[in-house]
Amino acid sequence: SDSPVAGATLARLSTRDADFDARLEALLAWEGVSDAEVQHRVDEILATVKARGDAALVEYSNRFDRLAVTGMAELAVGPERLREAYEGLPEAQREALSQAAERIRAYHERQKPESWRYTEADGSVLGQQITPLDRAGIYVPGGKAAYPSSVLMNAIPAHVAGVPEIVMVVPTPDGVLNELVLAAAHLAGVDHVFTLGGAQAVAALAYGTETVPRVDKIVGPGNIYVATAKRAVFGQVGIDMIAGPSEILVVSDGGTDPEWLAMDLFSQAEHDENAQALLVSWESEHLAEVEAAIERLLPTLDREAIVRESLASRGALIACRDRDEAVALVNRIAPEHLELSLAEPEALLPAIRHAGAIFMGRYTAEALGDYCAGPNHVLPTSGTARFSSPLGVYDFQKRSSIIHCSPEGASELGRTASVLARGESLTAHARSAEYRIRD
Ligand code: HSO
Ligand code: ZN
Repeated sequence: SDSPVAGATLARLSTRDADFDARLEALLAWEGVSDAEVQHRVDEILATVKARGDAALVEYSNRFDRLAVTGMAELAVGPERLREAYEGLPEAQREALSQAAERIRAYHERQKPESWRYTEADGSVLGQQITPLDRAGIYVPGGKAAYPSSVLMNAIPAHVAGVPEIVMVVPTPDGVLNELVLAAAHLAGVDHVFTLGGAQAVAALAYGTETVPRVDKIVGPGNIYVATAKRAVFGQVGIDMIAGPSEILVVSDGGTDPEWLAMDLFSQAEHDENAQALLVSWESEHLAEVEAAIERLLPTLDREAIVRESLASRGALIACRDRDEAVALVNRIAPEHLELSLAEPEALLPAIRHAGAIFMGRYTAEALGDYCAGPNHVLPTSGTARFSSPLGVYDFQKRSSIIHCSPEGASELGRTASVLARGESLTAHARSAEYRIRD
């Protein structure tokens, strides 16, 4: 691949370089999940759970999560247990989690769309009615990637949307429950928790079993098995996006402390080796200062090895000519997270067309958005911000069209419909409309 200079911590690119486009494309390239072997195993698991229900879930959980359970009762976590987890947290964690949940709820309340209708002169009424899903399923990964903040971000919008039943699944490798995850489920209004993971958990949610209720939509991140299973059940149930690795793009005017910026880049790079951290600036001396800050701070990181790998394989400091060029780059990259680390971010904002979440000014660290600012942290990755949006209340609702014709309206529309129906040779349509025509 177009790797940075051997031994360099991360690539230095300039829009002035002849090979800039090729190098940028190589950095951005990310192949989504698809693997024939995984696909095959997932198909088998889906079919088995569909055919054998709870018995299959028990077997798979014992096998994959190294459990020794005999029935689904042992894989269900009741509401009292969730409350206990919440109440058992150290006070600082309990307060931080509650505060985050409240802010996320307040933000998402603003998203609630209104049903609407209008009346025509002849008395006919047209409109749109918003209704929540009956049941939503939330997948929470186990082990190291189990983020309580993601439980809040996935479940709260469903709750605010008015979904009456929220089912969460979370694997418990070796039987270990994550107390913060359970506490977050309590705060977010989750109704049932099952300690299931992998493709079998997705199957349970999609098809339902004797114990696990079938849901209408499955959201939440997961490993390649989970992503493959979600793709496979899509159509029977709704799914959210299939998330790629986390990304951040910082645009800096040179006025922000280089150490702050270095740490902002690290904050996303530490998620995993494939995460992408990019910084763009038209101030070349500033770029050198950020690079020095990166070198200085790297050895202080707990997750230094992951961050180094992420920076070396997919990170870059990019020099551009001016603000306009920076904006063009942003729109081309369509980043998941965009930090406008500028004196006047509002001036640039109207030109930004593609970004999942936009963090304005020197003080708005992206990490604040990950936890507690209020907006959702489930965002479009890998350039999909070109056509998709953050997870929100909208994702847990649907719209029904409303048509209520008055006798006059039916007569009027009947004439138009009749002509069009006869043009399509669908004469029962035409006659159905014509019955209601009055002369
Ligand atoms: N930055 C991640 C979300 C997250 N960060 C969870 C910390 N915890 C989404 O891109
Ligand atoms: Zn994060």
